Amino acid sequence: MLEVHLKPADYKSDVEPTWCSGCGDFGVVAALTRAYSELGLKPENIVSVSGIGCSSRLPLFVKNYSVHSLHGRAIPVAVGIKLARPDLTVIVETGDGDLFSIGAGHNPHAARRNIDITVICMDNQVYGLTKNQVSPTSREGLYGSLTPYGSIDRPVNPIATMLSYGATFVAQTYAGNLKHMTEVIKQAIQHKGFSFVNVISPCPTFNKVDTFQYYKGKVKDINEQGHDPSDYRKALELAFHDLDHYHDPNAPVPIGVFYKAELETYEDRMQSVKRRYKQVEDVQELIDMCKPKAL
Ligand SMILES: Cc1ncc(C[n+]2csc(CCOP(=O)(O)OP(=O)(O)O)c2C)c(N)n1
Ligand code: SF4
Repeated sequence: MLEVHLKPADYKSDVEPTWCSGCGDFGVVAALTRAYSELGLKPENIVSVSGIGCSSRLPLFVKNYSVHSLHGRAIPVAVGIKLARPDLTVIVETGDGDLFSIGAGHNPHAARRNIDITVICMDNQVYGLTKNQVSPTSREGLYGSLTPYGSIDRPVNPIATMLSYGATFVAQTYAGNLKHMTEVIKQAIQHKGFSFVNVISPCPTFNKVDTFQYYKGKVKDINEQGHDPSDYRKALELAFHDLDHYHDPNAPVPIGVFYKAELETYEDRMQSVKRRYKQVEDVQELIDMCKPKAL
């Protein structure tokens, strides 16, 4: 049931984006506001949380509650909000540097605990805000302001990483395909549990290799090709092919929902602990409860 009937434009704030013209992140605002509108979400029931980066400015441009937090710290802030107010839709809007570099210690635990938040990573394979340093998802050889001989690091594979951490919804989409992005973001928001969406969102200013031109024609929808998102092993296999195009110019770039599973969320499990909770009469009883014991 829709909470409200609003147009995508009604979810845009009156702050004009400061992004460079042609930045992929404009497409993400368009998809996100469409998704809100199609899901009929009330703006006051949504909280956007970001870290620091060009992508992390996104919450300024949408009309909902938002926290523009510290570099790499969006996930813990979002988790705190969700645990305090499970009724709200909590969305992390982040970049590949923010999420997989300085913030990388937080992803595994939010994912394995299946905390019911949605993480949207705008992956431009570079640090944009700080003007062209290589990021964890940059391809080998990419030139940056601190790597005049090209990056000598092997890139992180966001999809395989989040699958192995135990995220219960893992998808990839592309900023050049508004329809696909909207559909995937909608599914991610509706998913009960930790959802991760990697958006290939080119930075035309600093990344002159991984451009819209480069991805156009390479992205292939794995669900249209028959991939069943309940198949975890197949999802991992497809994820391992995600970066093949770095070495093979003919390799496709898979987009779509890789994996989706309905499992108990952290919030559900907290409720079950609360049901087992009993008043303890003295401290010794509590100490005894915490002693090592068999399951
Ligand atoms: C503690 C700390 N370290 C470093 C920085 C500098 N810094 C700001 S944004 C950023 C990288 C952002 O990269 P990404 O998340 O990929 O965002 P983009 O700008 O590419 O969208 C860095 C290193 C900072 N703001 N705070
Ligand atoms: S520097 Fe790149 S990521 Fe940042 S706003 Fe410009 S195009 Fe977008």
